[in-house]
Amino acid sequence: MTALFDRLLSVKLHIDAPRLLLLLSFMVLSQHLACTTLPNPAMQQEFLLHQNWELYIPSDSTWIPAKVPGTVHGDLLAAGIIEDPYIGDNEQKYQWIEEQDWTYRCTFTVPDGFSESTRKQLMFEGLDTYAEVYLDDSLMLKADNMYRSWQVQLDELQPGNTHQLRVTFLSPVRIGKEKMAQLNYFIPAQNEQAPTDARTSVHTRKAPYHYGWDWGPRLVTSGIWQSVKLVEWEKARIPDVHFKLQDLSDSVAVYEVEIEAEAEKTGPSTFWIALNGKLLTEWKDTLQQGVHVYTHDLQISTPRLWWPIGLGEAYQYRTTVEVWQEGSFAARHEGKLGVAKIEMVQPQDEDGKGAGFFIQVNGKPVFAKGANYIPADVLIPRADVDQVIEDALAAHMNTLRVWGGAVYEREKFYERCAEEGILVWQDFMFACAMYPGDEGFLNNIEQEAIEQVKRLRKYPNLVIWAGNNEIWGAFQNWGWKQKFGYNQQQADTMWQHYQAIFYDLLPQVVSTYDSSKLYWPCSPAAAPDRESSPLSGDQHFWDVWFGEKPFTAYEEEPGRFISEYGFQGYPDLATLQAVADSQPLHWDSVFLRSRQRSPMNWIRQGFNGNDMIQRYLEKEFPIPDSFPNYVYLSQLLQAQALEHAIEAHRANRPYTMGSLYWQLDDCWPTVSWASVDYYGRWKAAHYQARRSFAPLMVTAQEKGDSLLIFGVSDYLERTPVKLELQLFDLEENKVVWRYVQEDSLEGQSAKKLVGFRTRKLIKKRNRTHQVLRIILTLPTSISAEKVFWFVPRKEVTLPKAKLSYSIEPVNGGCHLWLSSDTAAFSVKVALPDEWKISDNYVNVFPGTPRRLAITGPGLTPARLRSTVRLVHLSEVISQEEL
Ligand code: BMA
Repeated sequence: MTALFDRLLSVKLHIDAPRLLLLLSFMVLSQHLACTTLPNPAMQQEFLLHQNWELYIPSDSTWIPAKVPGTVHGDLLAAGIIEDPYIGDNEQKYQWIEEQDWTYRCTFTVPDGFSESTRKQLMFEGLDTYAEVYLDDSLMLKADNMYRSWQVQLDELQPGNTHQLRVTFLSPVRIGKEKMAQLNYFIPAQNEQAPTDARTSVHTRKAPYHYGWDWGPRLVTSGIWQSVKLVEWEKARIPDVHFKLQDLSDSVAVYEVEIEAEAEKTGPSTFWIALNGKLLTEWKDTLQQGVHVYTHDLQISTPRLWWPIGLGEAYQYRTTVEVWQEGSFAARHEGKLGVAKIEMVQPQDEDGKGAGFFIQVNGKPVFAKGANYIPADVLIPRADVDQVIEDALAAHMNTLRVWGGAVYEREKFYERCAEEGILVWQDFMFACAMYPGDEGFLNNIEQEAIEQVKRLRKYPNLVIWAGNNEIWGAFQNWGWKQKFGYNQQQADTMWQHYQAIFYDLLPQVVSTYDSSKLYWPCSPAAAPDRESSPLSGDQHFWDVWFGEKPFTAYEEEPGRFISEYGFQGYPDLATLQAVADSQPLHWDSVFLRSRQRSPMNWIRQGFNGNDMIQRYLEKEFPIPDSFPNYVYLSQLLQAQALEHAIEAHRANRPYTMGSLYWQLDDCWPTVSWASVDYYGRWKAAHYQARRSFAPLMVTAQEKGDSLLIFGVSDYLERTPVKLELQLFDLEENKVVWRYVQEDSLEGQSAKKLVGFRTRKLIKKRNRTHQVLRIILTLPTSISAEKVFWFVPRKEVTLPKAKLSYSIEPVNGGCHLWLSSDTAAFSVKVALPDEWKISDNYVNVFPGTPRRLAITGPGLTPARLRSTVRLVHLSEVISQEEL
């Protein structure tokens, strides 16, 4: 009731007695309703239709229990009709599923709490994809876009009555083929796993990666992938409220509020807006029959701001908007408001050659640290969004890119990111393909874009709308025109369609519905119509990996905002064993070749990601025969790539202001660029991302004949730092040279701390048996540490380290103390999945035991002792020598 009294106190000064009484009675009524009968106190009820669903199995004319939200594949799996499509070669066995139509049904009773006279609507938040919806055998709706929600007006439904709902999903591949047949050319769809003349994904507004991608299987599923509900309201409802920021200072946030309301009748009305339960403003207007938008100015004095991680609190107000018509309550809308001014700033460089490209929040530049996000499952409803976000948070990420080949994520993704202070780069769902441009297609995506922009603009953390992933560059440079033999007219047509979507339709939608955000037609690009470059805009840097350059290429000319770069690594051995279905595991084995989905036929027919890992691996490590060791080394290699990239990007601040690697997570158990595998197991790369993205970071780069040491701080204030360099000789097993420098780092900055002639620091012949240990420490004793190798590790004669450990029970877990007689590198502490460890793949030097904190359910010193396994580099490499 506190909020109620707050509201009364705040309105009493300007309200007359009869209105006060009226208001009081309504408030008491709505409080009463809230506590007793109505789930939603705003005289609007929702009834989720998630129970009693069944899926029809045509082959044996039966119905099986089904899950909503869910997918056909998920239901077939649960019923035992198919085996897990992620195991062995099962994916291939289940391609027939995409060819079939699938029907769901459910019987439901309109709840007694609903009223006879209200407006009622059946709402589907997401249907995947070509769906026909029948109520008691009458066709109510035809849907054709996974990214749109669908409503059917059903005012005639009466409480207590029982109905049957039926949803038939038509094969998306068959419909796609029908659409395809209407064109006299095939539209290129680079990553679809089907023959060129059977690539239908571009014709259907459905997650492109369902059709296969270079890290994912082809499982073209169908289903009711988001909530279905019955909604009722009386008099009016407020489907949308848009707080449009006009001005922001310490003393005031000025908004224009747009309230979209649907009313049964026209009549004099009062609108209210409350923040955190306190009435902020009220005004009179005439609520008109039908759907209309009402605007009003709003000021919040001394606003509490929303900030991304590292800059402050991710604070959000609770908002309530109400409308009362002719003295009675009509509708309410509840939401959240993060007061933040989000900009993508592009200041021209002084030399006029390029322009910066960075996120600015409330006037403060933000270095974007993060990754590209994909749904953590092909069967999206079962993906664990929270787990992925927690992994991002654990690695100090402040930005995620929702990449354009998947889906506009569900509310919970954006909500959680907003709560945690994670910024979101949002692509529209178009990737690596051209698209049709007929009127029907354009209308469909226009509705999709309007809906998605209106849905997502409320989040304070949304920074940019990008039209598509990589299409501009692909059409210009990937040789599609020659490869598919397009004549000039076909090429021109495709380009016109590109322009219609990405230069006309989408920017128009963004400027109408979310005008404060930057619309960026294609990621990457130097400018809306200019190919990506390191001088301006965002960059997908693939010279390492696809371009086969060494990791030091990341350091050569980092661009302004690197929205993609990455390197593949094998997932945890346990992950591969779980899905190999007893098939042999070897990097070149039949199973692992089929699991690898990134072909690079331009290098050699049949060459794929496994070959690329092998190619890089050969340069850095002796190639082990044992597959567990291979997995371990491939993970170190991937970690090394991210270490070089992230640290080079951060050290180049403020020229470079964004570093989002490809890719955070996996949608099935596979070999990919992900730093966390499908089962949530962290690869070495994720631990490395955590170190390289840490607020305090130290790094080294060899440039010409110099070794440069950089310090980076994301802290807000200037801080003293102590830099310590130790040249450790592996043969002598001791520090042979030490250097200490007291210094300081400005808040949110990078700085070259010191440089040495490498030749003076280390003699040529010592390169193979000396490493540089670099430690940067704050007065609080927080420190950043890394090891710099002067040569590839295969050239180093590693001492055979003898590792030992001790366990110290502490409040909430255990400390594991690692010690070694000689330097031990990349020590992997293997633990049960349910436990977490503060760092991993760490280096341990003699005389300085390394403390790692372990937490998790059921953790005791005894269990830890009996389960922990240590693996380290010299052991892995020397085993191969035996
Ligand atoms: C990027 C992405 C994806 C792709 C990845 C790896 O460019 O945009 O399309 O999966 O590279 O190739």
